[in-house]
Amino acid sequence: MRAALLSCAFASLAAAVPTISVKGSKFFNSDGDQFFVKGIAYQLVPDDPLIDNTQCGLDAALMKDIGTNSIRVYHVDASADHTDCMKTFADAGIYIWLDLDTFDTQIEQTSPHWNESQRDAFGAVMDEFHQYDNLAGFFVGNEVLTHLNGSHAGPYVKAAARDMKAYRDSKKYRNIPIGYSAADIATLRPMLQNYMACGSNASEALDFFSLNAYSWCGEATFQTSGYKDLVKNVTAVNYNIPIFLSETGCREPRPRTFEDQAVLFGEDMTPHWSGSIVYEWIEEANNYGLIKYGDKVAPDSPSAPPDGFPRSGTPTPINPDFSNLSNQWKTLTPSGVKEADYHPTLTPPPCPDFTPTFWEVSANAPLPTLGQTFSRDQDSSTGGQPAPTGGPGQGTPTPSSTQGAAPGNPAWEVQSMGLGLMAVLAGFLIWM
Ligand SMILES: *[C@@H]1O[C@H](CO)[C@@H](O)[C@H](O)[C@H]1NC(C)=O
Ligand SMILES: *[C@@H]1O[C@H](CO)[C@@H](O)[C@H](O)[C@H]1NC(C)=O
Ligand SMILES: *[C@@H]1O[C@H](CO)[C@@H](O)[C@H](O)[C@H]1NC(C)=O
Ligand SMILES: *[C@@H]1O[C@H](CO)[C@@H](O)[C@H](O)[C@H]1NC(C)=O
Ligand SMILES: CC(=O)N[C@H]1CO[C@H](CO)[C@@H](O)[C@@H]1O
Repeated sequence: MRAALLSCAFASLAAAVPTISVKGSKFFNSDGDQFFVKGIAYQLVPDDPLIDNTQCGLDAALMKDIGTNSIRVYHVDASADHTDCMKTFADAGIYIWLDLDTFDTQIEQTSPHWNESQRDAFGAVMDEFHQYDNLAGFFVGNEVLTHLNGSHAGPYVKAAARDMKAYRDSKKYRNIPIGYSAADIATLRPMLQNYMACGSNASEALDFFSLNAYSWCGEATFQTSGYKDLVKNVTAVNYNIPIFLSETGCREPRPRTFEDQAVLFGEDMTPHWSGSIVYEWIEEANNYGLIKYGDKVAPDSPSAPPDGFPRSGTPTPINPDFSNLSNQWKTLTPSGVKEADYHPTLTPPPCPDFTPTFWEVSANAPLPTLGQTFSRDQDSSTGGQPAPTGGPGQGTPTPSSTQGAAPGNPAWEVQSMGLGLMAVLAGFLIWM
C-alpha cells in the first residue's frame, strides 16, 4: 500500500509537465492540447549547456518571461547529470529538442556511413534524456546534407532514425518523437522532406521533419518570403508527419523584427506547420544573439572566454531584437485543435524518383543497414551507375533572386550555424 502510494506520488511528480507526442501531422501534449514550438536555440558552450543549474535558472527565467516554450540544444555530454537543469526548464514550462550527435558521432555528408559506434553514442544520450518529461524530441542529425549533390547521405539519416526508433521501443521508453533538422536547399528540400516521411513502413520513417530556414528577411510577407512554398510543399502531398522550423531568424536588415512569427503562428501556417526555433540565445561571433552576458572582451586578455564572448552570467537582452521578439510572441498563442477532435487519415508521401544530379536515391532502394558506408559503385541507391562528377547542378545551388539570405543558399545558411559552433569549438580547444 505504502509502496503504491509512494509510486503514485512519484508518478504525479514526474507527470508535472505533460509529455509531447505525435498524432498525424501535429504535436500534442499529454493534456490533449496541440503543441506549437515557440523556441530558442541554446548552446552556450560547445559540449553541454545543461549542466550548470545556476546558469539554466538565470536563462530559463528570462525565456519564460517572453513566452518561450522550447529550447534546442545541439550537443550534450551523455555521461553528465542533467537532472537539475532539466527540472529548472520544466518548472519554467520549457521543453528541450535535442540533437543526439556530437562533433565525433555526427553523420557526414561525404562518404556517409551509419555504424554501431554512432548508434551506441546516440543511444547513450537517449538513455540519459528519455527520463525527463520535458524532453520533447530528438534529432538524428542537423544539416547533414548541405549541397545539392549530398542526396546520398539522405538514406543514412533515415537509417539512423529507423535504428533510434527501434532502440527507443526496445528500451520501452515513451514514444519520444525522432526527427531530422534539414538545411534549406530549395532544390533539394521537397524531395528530402518527402523522402524522410515516405514508405509504407512507419518504423522506417521519421516521426517529424524540420527545417533551418532564414528566408524571411526584413519587410517580407507570406508570399515573398518563400513561406508560401513551405506550405505548398506540405499541402501538395498532405504531409503526414509534423513539420516545423528548427532554426529561423534572418539577421539582416537590422533590427530583427521577427514578423515571420506572426505568419508562422497565424492562420496560413498553423494548420500545416508547428512553429519555430529562433536562432539563437547567446550573442557570439555570428551575431545572432538575443542576449549577452556582458560585453565582448579581447580574447587574449586574462581569463577571457575563448572567443571573447562571455558565456555565463546574468543574461542581458540585446534590444530592440529581444523586445521585438517578445512583442511578437505576446500576441501569438495559437490553440490549434484538441487531440480528441483530430482524426487524421494521412498516408505517407510517395518516395521521390531518382533524378540525376538532383535526387540520386532510388525510390525503392532499401535503407542502409547498420555498419554500411556509402559507395558510389555499390550503393543500390545509384543503381550501380557512377554518378556524374561535374557539370551543372553539381555544386552549390545558386540563391534565388530574393535579397540577402535567399532561400536555397545553403552556403550562407550553413555558415550562420556551422561557423558559430565551429568557432566556439576551436576557441575552446585552444583554451584547454
Ligand atoms: C564508426 O565510424 C567512426 C567514424 O565516423 C569510426 O571512428 C568508428 O570506429 C566506426 N565504428 C565501427 C563500429 O565501425
Ligand atoms: C518495418 O521496418 C522495421 C525496421 O526496419 C522492420 O523490422 C520490420 O520488419 C518492417 N516491417 C515490415 C512489415 O516490413
Ligand atoms: C515545392 O514547391 C515549389 C514552389 O511552389 C514547387 O516548384 C515544387 O514543385 C514543389 N515540390 C513538391 C515536391 O511539392
Ligand atoms: C559536391 O559539391 C561540392 C561543392 O561543389 C564539392 O566540393 C564536392 O566534391 C561534391 N561532392 C561530390 C560527391 O560530387
Ligand atoms: C515588430 C516590432 O516590434 N518592431 C519594432 C522593432 O524595434 C524597432 C526599434 O525599436 C521598432 O521601431 C519596431 O517597431
